[in-house]
Amino acid sequence: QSSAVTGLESMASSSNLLPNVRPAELLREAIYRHIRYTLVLRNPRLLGPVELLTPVSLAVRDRIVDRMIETEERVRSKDSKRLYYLSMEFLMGRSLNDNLHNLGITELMREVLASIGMSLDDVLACELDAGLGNGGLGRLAACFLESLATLGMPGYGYGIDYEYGLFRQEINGGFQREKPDRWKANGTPFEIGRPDRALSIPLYGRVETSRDNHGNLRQIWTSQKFVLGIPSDMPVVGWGGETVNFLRLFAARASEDFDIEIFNRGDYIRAVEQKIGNENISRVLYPSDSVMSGKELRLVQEYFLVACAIGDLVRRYDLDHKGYEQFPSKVAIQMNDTHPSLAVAELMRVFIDEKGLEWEQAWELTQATCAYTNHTLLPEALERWSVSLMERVLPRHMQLIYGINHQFLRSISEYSFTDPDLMRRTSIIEEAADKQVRMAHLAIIGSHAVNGVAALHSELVKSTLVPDFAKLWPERFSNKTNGVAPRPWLHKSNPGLAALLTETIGERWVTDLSLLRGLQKFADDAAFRAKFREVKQHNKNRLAKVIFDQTGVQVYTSSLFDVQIKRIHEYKRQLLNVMRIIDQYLQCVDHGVEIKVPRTFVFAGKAAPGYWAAKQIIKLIHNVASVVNSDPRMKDRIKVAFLPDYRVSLAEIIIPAADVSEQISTAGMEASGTGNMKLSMNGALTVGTYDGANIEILEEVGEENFYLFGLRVEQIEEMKRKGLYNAQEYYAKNERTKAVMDSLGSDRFSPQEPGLFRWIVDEILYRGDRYFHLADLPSYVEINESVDEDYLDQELWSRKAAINVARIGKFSSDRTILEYARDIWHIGPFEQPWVPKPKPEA
Ligand code: GPQ
Repeated sequence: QSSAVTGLESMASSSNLLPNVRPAELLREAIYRHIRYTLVLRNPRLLGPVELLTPVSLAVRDRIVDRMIETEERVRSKDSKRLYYLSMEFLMGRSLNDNLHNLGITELMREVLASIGMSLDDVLACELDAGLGNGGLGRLAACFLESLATLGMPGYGYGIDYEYGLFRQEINGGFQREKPDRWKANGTPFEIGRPDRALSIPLYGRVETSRDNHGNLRQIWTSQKFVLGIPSDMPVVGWGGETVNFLRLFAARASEDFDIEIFNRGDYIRAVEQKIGNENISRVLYPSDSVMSGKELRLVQEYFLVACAIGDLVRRYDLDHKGYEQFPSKVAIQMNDTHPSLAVAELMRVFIDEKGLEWEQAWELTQATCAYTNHTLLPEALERWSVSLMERVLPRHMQLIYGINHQFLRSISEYSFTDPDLMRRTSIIEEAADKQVRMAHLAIIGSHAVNGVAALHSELVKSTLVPDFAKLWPERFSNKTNGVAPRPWLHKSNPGLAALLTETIGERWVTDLSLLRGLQKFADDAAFRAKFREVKQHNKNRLAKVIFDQTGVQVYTSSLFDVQIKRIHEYKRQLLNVMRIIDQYLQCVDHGVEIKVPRTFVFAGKAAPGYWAAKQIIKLIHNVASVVNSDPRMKDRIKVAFLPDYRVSLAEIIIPAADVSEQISTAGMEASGTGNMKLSMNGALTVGTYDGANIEILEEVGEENFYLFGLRVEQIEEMKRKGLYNAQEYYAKNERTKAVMDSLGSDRFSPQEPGLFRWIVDEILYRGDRYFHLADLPSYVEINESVDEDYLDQELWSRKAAINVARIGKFSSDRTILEYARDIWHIGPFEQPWVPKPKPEA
């Protein structure tokens, strides 16, 4: 491994005290030093894996810190433009393994720990995931940070240092139970506290008008309450360790003067209670994915993030620059969905109220700095905050938003003659009984660039979500198809496949995934395919053990592993998957149809605690599993397993073991998907609808290497528009569909719990089947017959799987980041020799 060599050499030289000492000895010394002087423990050999996690991490961190300081010096001396990625979510997973891996010192550390009788894997397993996100949006942010560092770009994450990340999922009698995620319990050695850089964040209060020295009217935000934002930095190590950026996370701490009045009144206990209340701001991540919560505390969290981030980045800008003319050529802000869209108003506030700029200049700078990524079209996810709530929590921002809206509406007034309704549709303020602020409108008006996350999605943003804005400013809209980072999701998590790829085409694919094309010809090589299958089998054996340990379900490692792993959502249609399993079961036990290909169905995913239907679907999966797994007539040909507590570190075990990837959302509803990319990259074949990035994966891998089924968006749109869809017709005309629905209504899968799944029959047959399950079920069943047929021919199957890997290069987040850098952020140029040039825009 060439990177391991670089890692070793530079590690030895970065500690130039002992030039002739072996790196392993240096590393062991460092660990021992932390055991003694940081943890103050006597005998290293008595420590278990949990106790070793901190000193091992700190020894690695010391090396990273040197690189982090060097990186900062490099960026600062060149006065490079920096990108700040603002996100309420970062799903970082485990740090130690990632950091060792990108430094290229995993094997060295394994050797060092072995020499003191410890297994590296045992230590790694003790680290709790940093699950500071819900799903795809949060993990995308983490992959982006990894790519930015690997590409040597000055890009930084800003987020919230939640005390509790996404809840831990336990399963009890088939039902999801939520437990607090105490992710900091074993320590967070990779969080570098920066209490000296704390910021004071204002909230509440009121706005007064007064005159400044020049006699001009100024708005003054006064009588606020204050909360402190305390930053901690998580280093983000690029491949090879050359660049180390950071994710800066802010924790809320009470400020002495949070509520000066209570203190002044001498009401000490109430004052302390207030302080505690304040610190709740960063207590917990809101667990709903693609749904807006609408709670005041969430609004406060969103502002807390934005105010901390902007306070911090403006302070950094001020260190090296006079005036603000250059601001947009030194700073890019990317808003990850509308969650941080208050950045637009906050930047205006800072420029006008704190820096004394005039409105026009402040606006020009703000717009040139900010950009917005949309991640969903689902109406329930589009953020709207009531004006009355905003006026109370952020009175000055509400005033600025009115100002922005006024200026915008004036600018489009000329079009009102021909389209009198345009202003109402595009206004930031939705005029309703309870007036609402439309955050997407604020984000679009306040940005110079707006993008969707896959080609189809970006088109739908323009054609259906905000057609008026797309017509007003066509040049502002673009597509940036998502990607995933190949280091964590392939090289690290699938070492067997990584080694085979490197042995076959060399190691450069790791930083230029398009080079995987070189595998194409080996797909026709039987010896290569045999090795490819051997790797997959090894990964399946490993997953089978995890399934048994976690669920008690015994699966055949020779069966086809069919996985659907993602948040539980009606639009993602786990229910469709279950219906198909039920169909196979009924065909087998009621009609004696032989199951030719044994399958293991693996599910994992969390349901939002308040999402009743999603939680019922988890229960249904468990009930179907217990009936199907134990029916002797099935002769063990189908096994269903639900793995609890889906998270990054579990995904790393499931994905390399998958044969089939289920990507079966209702067309038009999944903005992109990123699990689809990870699975295909690891040699799974996709069974998928024509939706999100599935479409682009299909284009890359070829339709003969992809199992496409179901209605297209245009068909669904038309059926909706004309009221043509009637689930009852599909029920009546298809025997097998009818049998599946009847089994759900008849308690066949809930003998002890009568009526448990009747809601599904109601929802689908009598409430319109919003997600078109019955329309797609027959084609889904049919495509799965092709899957079975192909799988029986293992040579054919592994050829298709290998071609998936060979043609998946487009979906590296390195490619995505290069496109953002070129088209939106204008950061670079970059000196790393491995950086592939972005392709010209189509
Ligand atoms: N996504 Cl709006 C989330 O994970 N959470 C959200 O709140 C929203 C979107 C996902 C989206 O559903 C996927 O299709 C995307 O692949 C992913 O964002 C990243 O863009």
